[in-house]
Amino acid sequence: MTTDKDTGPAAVEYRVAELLKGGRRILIGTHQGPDGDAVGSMAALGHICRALGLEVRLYCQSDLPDDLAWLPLPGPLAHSLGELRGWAPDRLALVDCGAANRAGQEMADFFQGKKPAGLERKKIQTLNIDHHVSNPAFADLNWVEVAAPATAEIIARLARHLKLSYAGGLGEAIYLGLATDTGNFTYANTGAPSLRLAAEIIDSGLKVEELFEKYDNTWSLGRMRLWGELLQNVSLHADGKIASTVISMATLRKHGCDTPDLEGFASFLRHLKGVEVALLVREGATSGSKVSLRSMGGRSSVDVQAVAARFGGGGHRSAAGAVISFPVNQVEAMMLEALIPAVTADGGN
Ligand SMILES: [Mn+2]
Repeated sequence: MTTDKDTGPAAVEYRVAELLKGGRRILIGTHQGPDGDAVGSMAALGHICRALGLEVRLYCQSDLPDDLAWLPLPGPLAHSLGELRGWAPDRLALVDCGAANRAGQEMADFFQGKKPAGLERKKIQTLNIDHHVSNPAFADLNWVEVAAPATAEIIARLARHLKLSYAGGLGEAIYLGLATDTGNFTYANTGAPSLRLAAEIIDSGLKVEELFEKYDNTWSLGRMRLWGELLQNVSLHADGKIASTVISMATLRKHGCDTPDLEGFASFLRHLKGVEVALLVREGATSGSKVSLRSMGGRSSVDVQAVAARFGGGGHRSAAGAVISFPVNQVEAMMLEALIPAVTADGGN
């Protein structure tokens, strides 16, 4: 039977389920500066592990942004391994992390076999569930599906394999991840499977309007004013195919904002007619500049992951980023130099 073939011992969801069922305590981490897919995936996997009888703790070096802080979590959230205070996991999963160091230095050290806060890799079975192209398969078991629009959609397959209901926190967390990474089901990665999954979750009782009330309608006036100022300063390049914005720390601070207030800004520039690539360059808190790239236009869109990779960054075909050790204006010039040939090469058809 095809179902046996799909979810039998050779299938990755089977192997992941076995790895989890064999554990007692799991630490589930995600990347710094988490977005809805990061937090949603972490929470969703936590709900699954609790259903399997494991003790669950969560890990993220950053604080959760205000617009995600409301999500009920299936276990206590630690911001450093020291906070575990002797609670020794036998399973460790990173979700939505394109590389171990995306979760911070402690996790990079752990996966390199160092012993941050006494955590020994050889005593812990590790799992990596992700959808970033650049993921180097750093764990004992790696479930990396580049074609998945969200890590949360991969985790939904695990839930389905285990025949768990999407009612309550599990479905809400999956929906949050899916909606975030598909731009509320508007980006090129939105496929029928994502919409079917969303429909299943809604059938299980999720109230979409209530979710968005908590998730989306949470802006401060400072954030609104910050976006207003940034929108005033958008510049166009390459015959209007590239929209670029540079952000200084001073601008952020002037409006009482921090980096989470910029979440979604690069994607917002997609609204500009004729724009194929949106570029956002922001001054880092300590040094260097953070680059966010978004591209649009379906299959013919510019592969911004390839551009980011040339600067040591990574991500997805239509959403990528990098950290570059130069001042913002210099970085903007470097990125434009790399992007202009890319948008002109894909034109004409
Ligand atoms: Mn994601």
